[in-house]
Amino acid sequence: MIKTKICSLLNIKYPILQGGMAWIATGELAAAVSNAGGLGIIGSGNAPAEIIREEISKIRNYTDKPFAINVMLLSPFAEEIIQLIYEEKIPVVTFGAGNPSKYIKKLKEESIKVIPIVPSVALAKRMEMAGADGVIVEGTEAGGHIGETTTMALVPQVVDAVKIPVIAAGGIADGRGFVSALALGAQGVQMGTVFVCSKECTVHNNYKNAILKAGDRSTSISGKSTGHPVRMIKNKLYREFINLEKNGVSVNELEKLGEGSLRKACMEGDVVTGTVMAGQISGMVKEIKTVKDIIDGIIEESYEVIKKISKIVEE
Ligand code: TUI
Repeated sequence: MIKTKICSLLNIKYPILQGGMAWIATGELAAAVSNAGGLGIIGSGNAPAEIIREEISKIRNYTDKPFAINVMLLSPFAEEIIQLIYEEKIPVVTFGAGNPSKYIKKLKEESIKVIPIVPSVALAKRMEMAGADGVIVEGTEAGGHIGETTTMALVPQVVDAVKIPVIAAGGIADGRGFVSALALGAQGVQMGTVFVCSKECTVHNNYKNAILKAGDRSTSISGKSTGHPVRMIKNKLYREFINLEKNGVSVNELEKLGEGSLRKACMEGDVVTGTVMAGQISGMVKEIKTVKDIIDGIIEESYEVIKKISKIVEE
């Protein structure tokens, strides 16, 4: 049995979290992950509180297990989502795309577990000082809004710099990645792209198929010039965006091009002129499975990997 501090901290069976992906991580997906022994996370993205209230109501219909809400700090609705978290007594909150220091003390006073996502050692240290229960250390291999450092390089540096538990994210898709994260000193993993390609994920089938078709070099980063770099599958929108960036088009115009493009891909299935955010492990995802099969498969494979490595040591 693989048990870590994250299991007792979050009251979950396996130290596996599902990324709180905007437009993708709905109540249905998050409930399936929580029911399978991981931590399901509802992604609030840019949605107003009323929409997320419905997702909370869905997840509570499908599971009585713990779950989390991800607050995307660039959202104009971030404050009202935090209010909703208090009202609904959500047990765990993760934060992405910003520094949540100013919210942490009050959330802790309400006994809500706080786990910010960090792309650097500096922010991890600040989160520990501010009272966070743990940090999700996300490498540049991840899909969506990302930092610059790889999971392999960043996780051990954060592990050495803080005392709170570390959860590794970015570039993890199977038992090998899971065991690697533990070897780097992480107490758990968060995965996004793998769960997009689950039966329970409600995203448009075209989005899932774009990931299934992808290879190791299918993703790249746009938006470096806007200060909000985003990893996505290379498509027509990506090429247009990169061309405009190269030609020095203003941040305003670039943001206009990106506006609503994630919704278009996720809801309408427009994977040509919509944004298909996905991680570098897209090339490893070859079939749609149930969330339970994904999680059970990772845990089973991790025992095999540990056995194999132990043999190397013996020889
Ligand atoms: O947040 C994510 N991934 C996301 S958010 C998102 S929606 C979006 N769409 C377009 C542009 C921007 C966002 C899609 N994917 N992951 C967690 C994450 N947080 N990755 C990187 C960060 C991060 C970056 C900088 C966290 C903090 C930070 O520093 C803030 C500071 O002030 O120090």
